[in-house]
Amino acid sequence: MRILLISANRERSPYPVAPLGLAYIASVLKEDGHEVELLDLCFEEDGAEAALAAVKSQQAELVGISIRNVDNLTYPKSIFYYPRIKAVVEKLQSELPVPVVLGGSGFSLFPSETLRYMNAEFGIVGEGEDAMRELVNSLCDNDTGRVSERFSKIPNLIYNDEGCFKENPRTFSESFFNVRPDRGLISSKRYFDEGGMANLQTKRGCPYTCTYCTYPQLEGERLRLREPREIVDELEFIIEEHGIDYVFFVDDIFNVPQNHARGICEEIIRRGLLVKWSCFATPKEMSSELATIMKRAGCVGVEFGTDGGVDATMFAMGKGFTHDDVERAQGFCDEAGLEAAHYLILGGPGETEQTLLETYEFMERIKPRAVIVMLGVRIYPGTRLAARAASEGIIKDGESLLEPRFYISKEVSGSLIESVETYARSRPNWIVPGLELRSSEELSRTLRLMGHKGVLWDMLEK
Ligand code: B12
Ligand code: SF4
Repeated sequence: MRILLISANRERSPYPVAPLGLAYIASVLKEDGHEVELLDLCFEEDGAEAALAAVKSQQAELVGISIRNVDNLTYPKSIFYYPRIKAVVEKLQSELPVPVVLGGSGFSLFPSETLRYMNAEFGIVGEGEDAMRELVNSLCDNDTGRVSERFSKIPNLIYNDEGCFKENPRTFSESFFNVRPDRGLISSKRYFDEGGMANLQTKRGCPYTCTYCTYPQLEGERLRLREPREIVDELEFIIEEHGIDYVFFVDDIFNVPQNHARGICEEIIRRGLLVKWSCFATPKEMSSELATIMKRAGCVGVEFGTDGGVDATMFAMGKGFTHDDVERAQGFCDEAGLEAAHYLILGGPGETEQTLLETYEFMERIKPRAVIVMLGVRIYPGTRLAARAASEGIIKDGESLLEPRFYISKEVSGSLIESVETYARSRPNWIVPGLELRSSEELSRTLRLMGHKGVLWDMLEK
């Protein structure tokens, strides 16, 4: 079958992110002998026209669209991406009778709402490798049987069965271990020039239960770990074949379990690879030994999902660690000479003006290289935060959360922005995307043009 895969993501902030998920999908489809092309709308002027032209020139029989982002999670400067993506789907549907299958993390958070919004036929929720393979095989069969019989066994599939959406049970499979994403279809060089990094996944899953977070929904709660040797083979391939020497490990959390992270670092060191990298980490699982070996293996900056600086608010967000753990983790990084940034989500459950002040003081005391602040907490369906927001009257029970809604504690709802803005302006290492403080797209582009690679926050003054 001739299949066109389209990456609908046009977001370039904090930097353009290569469509790694589609590269995984392309790889399995090619392995099955299908003719696969990839259109990346990130660098196209007119997404809808580009998509139409690509379908026509390939004479595609199926279009797979990856929807990575629903919105930018950024309050108060929220951007909802769906209207732009819908324009692409509509253009295809109005001109050509080609079936469309949606997938990607954004899609997977709101499967039936997205299918309805985009008016598409199929969607694959969560991991796409096995499901897309089975869907394509089933479409190739030319089977004219009843829709429910043809599609009801395909894992993770959601489809329209006589006017109502049916969602099949979800699986988190081990088969991705054997798939190497097809990076030949991605403009890696362009992403490297404009974003400064390639992306690589060392595991799937997150075992924690933070109240607002969707990562375990997307990747499962059980950790599925790739072999360090195989990961570093892929890393070596990225360096040698694509000339890229800076990588972001896109795992939910890189340092869980610690011995897996250590194994990857040891393998990088053993092969003498000259590579720089960055990752997300939890303060709870940072140790002196791990910080040291990460630094030796080329880690230039670690991003902690710290969220707060006061135990009460961290507890209310379901973080399984305390401010002491955070302070200890920062100390290990300092000793190892490893730069660290802490993400804070301010305004969540239990936030008061007092907890804000204590959080500012805490960050001042531990002095990380950067503090990246999100205002309010994006509410997602099915999370404990959504239940709490409903019980507090912040959202209505069953209300659609597709267009971004944020939890902001009533105690600070009138003062949060001013408080954070006043404080962050006085601190050279605070980045607040919602207030465009040290985080504009223009600033990043200028720094990239000057040749700066990587996360960029590592250039801030403390
Ligand atoms: C790593 C990461 C980042 C890193 C990326 C670093 C890099 N160089 O790649 C950084 C920190 C830069 C980042 C930034 C942002 N991120 Co982010 N990020 C992630 C994270 C943790 C992993 C993404 C990833 O690479 N996964 C690995 C690949 C292989 O998986 P995948 O793309 O999902 O693909 C699989 C499936 O989705 C599916 N699939 C994908 N496409 C398709 C298409 C078809 C047709 C099919 C069938 C299947 C399919 O199959 C694939 C293989 O199984 C996810 C959370 C998560 N666990 O998914 C959030 C996530 C994707 N990010 C999110 C967001 C919002 C953002 C930002 C907008 C936030 C911000 N304000 O900074 C920016 C946008 C950046 C951009 N330019 O697009 C949201 C998106 C959903 C939403 N709420 O809108 C997520 C889901 C987190 C969340 N809140 O729930 N992010
Ligand atoms: S915030 Fe981090 S640790 Fe918590 S559930 Fe999400 S990915 Fe896991």
